[in-house]
Amino acid sequence: MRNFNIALLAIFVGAIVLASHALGQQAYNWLPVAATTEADLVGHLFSFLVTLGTIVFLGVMGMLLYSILFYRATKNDPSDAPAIRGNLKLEITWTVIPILLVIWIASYSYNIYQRMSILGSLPLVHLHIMEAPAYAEMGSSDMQPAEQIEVVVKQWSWSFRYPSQNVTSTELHLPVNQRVHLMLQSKDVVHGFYVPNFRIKQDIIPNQTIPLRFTPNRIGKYQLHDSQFSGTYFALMTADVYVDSPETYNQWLAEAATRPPVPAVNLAKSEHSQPPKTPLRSKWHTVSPAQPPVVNK
Ligand SMILES: [Cu+2]
Repeated sequence: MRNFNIALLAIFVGAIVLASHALGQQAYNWLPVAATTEADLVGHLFSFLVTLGTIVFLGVMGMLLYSILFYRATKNDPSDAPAIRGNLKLEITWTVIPILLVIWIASYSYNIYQRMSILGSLPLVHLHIMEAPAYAEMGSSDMQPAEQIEVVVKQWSWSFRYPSQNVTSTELHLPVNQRVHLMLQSKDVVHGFYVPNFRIKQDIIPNQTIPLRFTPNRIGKYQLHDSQFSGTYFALMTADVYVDSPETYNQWLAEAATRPPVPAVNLAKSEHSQPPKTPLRSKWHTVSPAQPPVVNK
């Protein structure tokens, strides 16, 4: 009987581990398509947490189900269960296991964060041989000093300046498989730089220039959002982000440089110029948008 129980427990644990691993692999598809090497790292961490969480969830649910099925009181038995207290072995087990899990999660997260090294102020970690295939594709081009792109945010617009070409745009174009270097600046309140596909989110604090570095690795069009509520037209603060092949990127820059600078079309500005025509007019629209950025494109 004892051997039978141990075999049953082994099967149960095996099934849980398999199911949790399967769900952890599924978790890669739950987030928007990953478009940076950093996003791949975050994907591994997310999958790892889903796997561990599923093991804990199924383990606890399995124990509950087992108790309900096999240790249920009979219908006419109103008596209490035996009062068991003080089991040193059990107490050590349920203290040590969570501690080990938390240490595992903490060190894994720290390791991922180190490998991301997205902030210029953090010591750059030496990239050893990575499991992620994205790193294998990063050739010597990654070693070139990336162009610094100035990101200026205000109520309620984004603009991106490429100093080498003296180009300013409402679109953010980035070359694929090169480490890009953004300098984030806010002209008024706290905003946040957030591209879900990049898995990177950075607060932008007024009177500070905040460096942000990452490596886009998937050509495509993505959406930049403001992750901090910044006033009335905050919801309109999106911008298109293009990850281009090097050729397309240079072509875009060269073409944009030929265009004369004009004030950008700005949704906040146009919304503000036509306040709601409802009879109940509140003063909600009194904060005026800042002047739209002057851009080449
Ligand atoms: Cu904002």
